Amino acid sequence: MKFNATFAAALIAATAFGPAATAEEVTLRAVSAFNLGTTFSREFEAYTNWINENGKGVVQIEIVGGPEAVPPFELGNAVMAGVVDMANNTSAFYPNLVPTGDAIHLAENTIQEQRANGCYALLDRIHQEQMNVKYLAHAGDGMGFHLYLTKPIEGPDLSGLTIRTTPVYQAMFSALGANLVRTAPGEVYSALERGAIDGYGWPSQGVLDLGWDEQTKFRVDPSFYNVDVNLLVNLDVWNGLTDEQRAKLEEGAIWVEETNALNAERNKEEYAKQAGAGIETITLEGADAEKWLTTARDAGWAHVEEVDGPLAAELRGCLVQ
Ligand code: 173
Repeated sequence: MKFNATFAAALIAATAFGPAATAEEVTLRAVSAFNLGTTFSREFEAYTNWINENGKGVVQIEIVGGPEAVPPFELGNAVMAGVVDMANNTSAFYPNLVPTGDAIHLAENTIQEQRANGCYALLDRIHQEQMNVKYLAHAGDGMGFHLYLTKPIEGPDLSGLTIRTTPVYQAMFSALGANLVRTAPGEVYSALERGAIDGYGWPSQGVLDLGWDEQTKFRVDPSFYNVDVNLLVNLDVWNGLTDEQRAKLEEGAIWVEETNALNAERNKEEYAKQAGAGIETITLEGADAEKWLTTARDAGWAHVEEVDGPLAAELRGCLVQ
């Protein structure tokens, strides 16, 4: 693993005998793929506070750090191997481990619906089998992704543009002709500043968190997909917990997932902040909007089908209804 060796050694030493435990209480050590205090650690931090408040004497969470502790694209390996007990991560950062994880952001229903129709159980099983983690909780419903640009476009043609991507946008943007560069969020600002990219894919929220608004001129609407940011627990750690500890962690998951409903309002606030920061909106309409959204959906699913046809069909059956 490539992440900071000293840090990893310290973590391994700390977790060599499993999570820190007293007779009844266990403390899970957790790392976020996103900077602490920013949008995509929000639910993770709220969840941690909820557990630490409601799980006293049963289970606690200690947040060890963000991307400075474990680089985002290494965090999947770290939670799989048990170097950390818990991770706040998006499937776009561990496509090597769960290649059909790309289906999650193609979902057109909510985690509540997925829990009811068996899709959550399927995603949990895939994560357990392929990544050795419990798929504990899901945030991001009701928040889409956008293309953000330093120069305007006329329609849904991205040829000639170099765009920062992750697996979320890869199939769509490449079908629309863009050149793609994959980076972690931490590299976006300097790539924009250097002029190495003409834009980037990112959700509706969080653009101002790392100062990208200073380098961003346009947001392209409409948004597409649904954000997925997931709480994952190393499966050996999960299986080693008591029923009471697991039940408390699951109760917290249901609680935090209910806050996904706040995203509709938060999107509006965020768009107002972007406008205030001078980001103009390019709204694709009519046939252009149709092409934008159809390409997003078709290219997205075509990719998952290529990875695993039968699993893609099963996932599509319960994520799109
Ligand atoms: O753009 C990204 O880095 C990305 O894929 C993502 C996914 C979920 C939340 C935020 C960003």
